[in-house]
Amino acid sequence: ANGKAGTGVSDKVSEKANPEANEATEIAGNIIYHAKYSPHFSPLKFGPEQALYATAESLRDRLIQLWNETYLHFHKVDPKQTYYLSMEYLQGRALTNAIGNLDLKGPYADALRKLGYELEEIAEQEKDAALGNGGLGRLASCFLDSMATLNLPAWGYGLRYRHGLFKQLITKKGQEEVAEDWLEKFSPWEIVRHDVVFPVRFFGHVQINPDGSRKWVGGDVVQALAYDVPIPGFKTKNTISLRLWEAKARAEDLDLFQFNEGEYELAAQLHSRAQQICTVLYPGDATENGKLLRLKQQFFLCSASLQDIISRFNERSTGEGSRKWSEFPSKVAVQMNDTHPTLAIPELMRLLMDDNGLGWDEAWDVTSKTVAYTNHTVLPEALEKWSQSLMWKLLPRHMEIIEEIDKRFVQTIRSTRVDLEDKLSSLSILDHNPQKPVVRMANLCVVSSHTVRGPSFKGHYGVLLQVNGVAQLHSDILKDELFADYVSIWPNKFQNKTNGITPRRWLRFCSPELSDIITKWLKTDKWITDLDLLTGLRQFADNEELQSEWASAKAANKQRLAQYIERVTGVSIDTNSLFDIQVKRIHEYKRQLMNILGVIYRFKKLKEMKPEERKKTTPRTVMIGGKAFATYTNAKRIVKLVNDVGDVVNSDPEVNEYLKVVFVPNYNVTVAEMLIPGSELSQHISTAGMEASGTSNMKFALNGCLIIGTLDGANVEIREEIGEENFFLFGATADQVPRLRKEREDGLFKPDPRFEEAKQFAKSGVFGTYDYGPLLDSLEGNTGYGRGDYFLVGYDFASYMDAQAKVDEAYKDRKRWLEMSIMSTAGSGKFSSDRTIAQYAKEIWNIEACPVP
Ligand code: NBG
Repeated sequence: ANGKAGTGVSDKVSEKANPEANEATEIAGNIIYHAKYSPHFSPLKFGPEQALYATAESLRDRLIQLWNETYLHFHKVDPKQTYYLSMEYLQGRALTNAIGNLDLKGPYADALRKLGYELEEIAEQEKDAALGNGGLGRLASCFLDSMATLNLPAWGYGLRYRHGLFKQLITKKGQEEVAEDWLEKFSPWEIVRHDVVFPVRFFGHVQINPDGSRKWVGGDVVQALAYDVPIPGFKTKNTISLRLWEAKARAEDLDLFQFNEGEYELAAQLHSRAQQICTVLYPGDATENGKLLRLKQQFFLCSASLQDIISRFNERSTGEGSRKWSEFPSKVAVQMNDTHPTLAIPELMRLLMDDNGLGWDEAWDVTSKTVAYTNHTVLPEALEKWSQSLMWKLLPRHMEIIEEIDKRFVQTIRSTRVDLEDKLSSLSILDHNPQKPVVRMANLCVVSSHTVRGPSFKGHYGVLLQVNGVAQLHSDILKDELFADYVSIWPNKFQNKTNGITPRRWLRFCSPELSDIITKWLKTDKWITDLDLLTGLRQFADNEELQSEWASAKAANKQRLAQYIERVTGVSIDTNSLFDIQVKRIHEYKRQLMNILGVIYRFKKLKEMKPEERKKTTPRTVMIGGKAFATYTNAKRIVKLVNDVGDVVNSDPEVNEYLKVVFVPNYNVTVAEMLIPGSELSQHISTAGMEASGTSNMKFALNGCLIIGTLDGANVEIREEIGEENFFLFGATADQVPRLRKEREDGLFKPDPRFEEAKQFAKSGVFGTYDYGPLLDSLEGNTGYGRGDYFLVGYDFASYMDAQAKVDEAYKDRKRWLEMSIMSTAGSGKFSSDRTIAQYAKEIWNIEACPVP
């Protein structure tokens, strides 16, 4: 195909003259049209990159058409609409997804072939839109896909970071971070809306007007400009929007006088401050400057989105003068994805009171009936707390409002719940600890989300229960521990919405071979939008014919993965070995360290064996991938250790036939789409109670991969659905964890000899000269390092190794393994994000489908 690269665009146009006006020809013509008339490159080039852009633009034409129809339809019907506010979206590539959702794979592949390219080759050119970190961001993207597919009047708001999540390079030093460049050329998917611009203020002060009303004035004013990324639903006309805000200064903000004086930096100060806002996702927040920038980002998202929402609310008003504000909650639901968009609460209050003249009670009624909050973690370091002084400086009016919300809450509790008096210091929103006074964002969310009970409200506001966790176990922990005292105030405010994943991207498109087999055996492809139909596979799980088809699809996916691994790491892996994968952000609670210690132990045992004994073992390829936050030292040490172990193991001639260890660099959505279909075993081994849900566990299970895991997050429900006999379970349960931590601290823990042996071996220097002391010492109960095996690797190691031994045995029985694999897919129906979103729509947002006719 590359032979065509460099051929002039005009040569291709003649192909359009072909009388066969079939869809592919038309598409090819359209691609050529874009290459020629929406030029971004020199005219005579039509290499794979040019082809990608032109192909994407030809799709964009269709998406714009559908988007317009959807928008108009929503405008006409004026349904209640949900706005999903999230600081993160991990969209990944869009081309294959758009082609798949529009059901145009065949015609596009043919069209590109006419132009000398394979669709896969062109798709490969696209850079991931990685505007997120991990599970939370990918969840937001799966949700958008489901909202569109279910024809819901709902869309997303986020920020247009110029540099998404950093690129991870693996060097001799371990992980190195490089700025990511998805917008270096441009993104063919976004549509800039030059007429959708809102001012967003920072700093300044509060002015009290003669009538007593207040107004936020002064400070910096930055413009928020909308970029829409169209989100097509699967086989439906509905195409919704991911609206990403970009920060800009106005032309007049450039101080021409200063500029002409040669003071270029001074002259462009506001421009450069505006520029900073969307430069990177999650700027380091160790410094005061870093904290300020993050807070600015959060406010920027909230303010721009709410101004947009309010203007749409007014625009859709039915003619007879302006709309009543009390109707707002019956037209708008705002979902806050974790605490990052919490400032939506005081910002909505401010907009209603200061800009639209509502009184406190009225504004509070509207706000609390509009917002809902999803909690995604119980880890204290991820529950945001902002310094009060920083907040006063950047957002003085919002701090007044937050103080007032807090004051009223505290008063109500004092007058109605004397029993909670001594709990008030932890229940209140403001923490007045003199050392470090902070605003607790999660508390603000919980206090501000309203609960409306009783059927009389149903169908009106429909605001039912407004705080949710993301898996049953996690939601229970929220109710019983983190938010227990709030539960005693508002018993009905809390609920569960178990996460889900889109079956389109995570099975249909990433594993077409397996999908076709499923369709063939279920005699329908309806499972793509009704994933519960997968249970129909259970009856065939032991059918030899299905098993053999299943095995060959898996083998093809493994083959493709092996080629990829060799290409990016240079390591060649045996496709007959068990493909064992752990991919996710590197974090101590996710326990990649336990995985690699297990590998170290396995390596040591293999070394000690006689050759004929080795031959009886189950060969394994262990793949670990994930990014460590740039300043998270122990996480980076883990990355280094995995790489060092890989270097030694993979070059050991006695062992490398039976064990390979690969660190998969730069894990992202696209890499996941390659790894997951080729996986056979995947590890979800967090300390119980710490992983809120996990969503890659769902993707692996859906692809027929078996799970070794703890009773944590959504693992619990996956195991219930697929059957305990198909799940390799080990480890302490969440309710045992506090006691075990205490025992560990008190020196009562007796380590399994395998744990000691693995650690000693790791420290012995076999894996190079890097000092792993500090990392491994974090596993000791009584050292000064870390929190003394807070994550209980030591405690769980023994049962982990036992479960791994069961895996090795099970893999030897091919028939049984395949049956378990089919049962995993068959039991994954519950984990469709279509199910999750349908539940949010009904039980939190009270919105209904609004399909474009
Ligand atoms: C993450 C949890 C995961 C969960 C995703 C999506 C944050 C703060 N939380 O367990 O760690 O699957 O959210 O809910 O990123």
